[in-house]
Amino acid sequence: MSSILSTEGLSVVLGAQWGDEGKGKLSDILCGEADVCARCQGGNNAGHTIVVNDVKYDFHILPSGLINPKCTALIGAGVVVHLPSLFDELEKLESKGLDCDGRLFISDRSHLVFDVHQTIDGLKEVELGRGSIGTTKKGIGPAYSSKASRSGLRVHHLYNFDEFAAKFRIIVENKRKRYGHFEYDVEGELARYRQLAERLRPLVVDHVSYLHDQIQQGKKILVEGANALMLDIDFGTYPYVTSSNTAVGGVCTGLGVPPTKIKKIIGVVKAYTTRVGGGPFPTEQLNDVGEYLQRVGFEFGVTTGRKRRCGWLDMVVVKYSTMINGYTSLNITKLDILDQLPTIKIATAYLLDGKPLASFPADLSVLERIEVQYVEVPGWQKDISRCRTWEELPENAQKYVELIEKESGVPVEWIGVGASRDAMIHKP
Ligand code: 2SA
Ligand code: GDP
Ligand code: MG
Repeated sequence: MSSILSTEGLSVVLGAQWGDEGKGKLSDILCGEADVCARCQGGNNAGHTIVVNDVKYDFHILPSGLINPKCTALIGAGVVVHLPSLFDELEKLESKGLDCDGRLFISDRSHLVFDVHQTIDGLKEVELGRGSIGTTKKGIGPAYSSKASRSGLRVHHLYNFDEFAAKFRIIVENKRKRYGHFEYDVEGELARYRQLAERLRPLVVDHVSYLHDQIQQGKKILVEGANALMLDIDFGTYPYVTSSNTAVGGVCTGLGVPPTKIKKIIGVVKAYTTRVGGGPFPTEQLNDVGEYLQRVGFEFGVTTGRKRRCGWLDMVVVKYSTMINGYTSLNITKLDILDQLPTIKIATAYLLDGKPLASFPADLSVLERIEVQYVEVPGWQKDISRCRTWEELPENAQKYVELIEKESGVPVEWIGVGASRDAMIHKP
């Protein structure tokens, strides 16, 4: 499996739907040959599960590349970081036998998420009531709001602690003015951050020059996307989105690399669709099919434990995300979950007043009026979880994959047939 990653720039793994496509599993496989695995956006709202030799690892803020002992992990400037959670996650990984010492770096420009952001996340959701976003309550939206309103605190601020403390007190004061009084031990939090700053110090890098040097040296760099295109702040189902650019643009803005250095963009597409949280989902199946996919696919949020909503594969979504992200290849995941279905549906168009829409609409009220057009194909009704080559897949499973290639116009390079690292077919 040599030379899958570029040596002339970055290779990127991105979610093509509403998240939880299995980006972590592919990132882990590719990191078998990567020198650096970087995160460019999001925070510990992400949940990536990886299974290696029956051991299950859950990643949230840390890059999945850490499972591979030769891979260095980088948290870029576009990521928002809750430091207590970062260290908890690191300890959990180390308790499973991973030695991460000297292999994790964090940008001095990354913004910090504080407990106050998490409190506000919860309060905002309550304010929204029935229209709540269904966030992970990890403080992601409020932290990116602080960043955009230029009152946020970044990693480097920790090393001028008096200034940090003064700004931190103002953040909390302003939140109390807006949301009313809430319990928060400001001075206790500052004492905790004084200690966390020292623990963090050896990990902090000027990541722009660090990454630039790695690129210059021809190192293999994998960028692991978090969340997915339909949760992008600009191109997702706004306002039911996360607060970062999950699209390919987030790689450039979050890591400070020129677009010309992005050489490979792998879109991860689950063989059906899931969504966790609120918001539109045109192919959702609130019936036996949805229940089957949820149960057999074991669709539960990795971060919150919530049941994921399930439905048929939506090629309108995949084509829209392909237009924005420009995938050079796709990884179809969880094909094995469809094994028992006699027939399978795929959405191919959205009809508005009988006419197909050109793309995924911006206005959610339009989405409420559309009719989804499906094609129905026969299933394969065989266990494919032990298949390891394209030729071993049943003909109808091959046809399903080829239909995705035809509809998206992108070659499928990988096919997932199980959760474990080895349950992946590399398509010729
Ligand atoms: P937030 O917390 O502000 O980013 O939430 C905003 C929306 O983004 C969705 N979101 C996610 N969707 C899928 N997977 C995510 N990670 C976890 C997982 C989710 C979990 O891997 O399972 O455990 O529930 C993720 N993170 C954010 C979120 O549901 C909101 O719709
Ligand atoms: P991510 O957020 O995109 O990394 O995806 P998650 O880890 O949140 O969710 C994907 C889930 O599906 C995880 O539990 C994976 O272990 C599992 N998974 C990934 N690929 C496959 C596959 O091809 N088949 C099966 N059965 N499970 C898979
Ligand atoms: Mg996930």
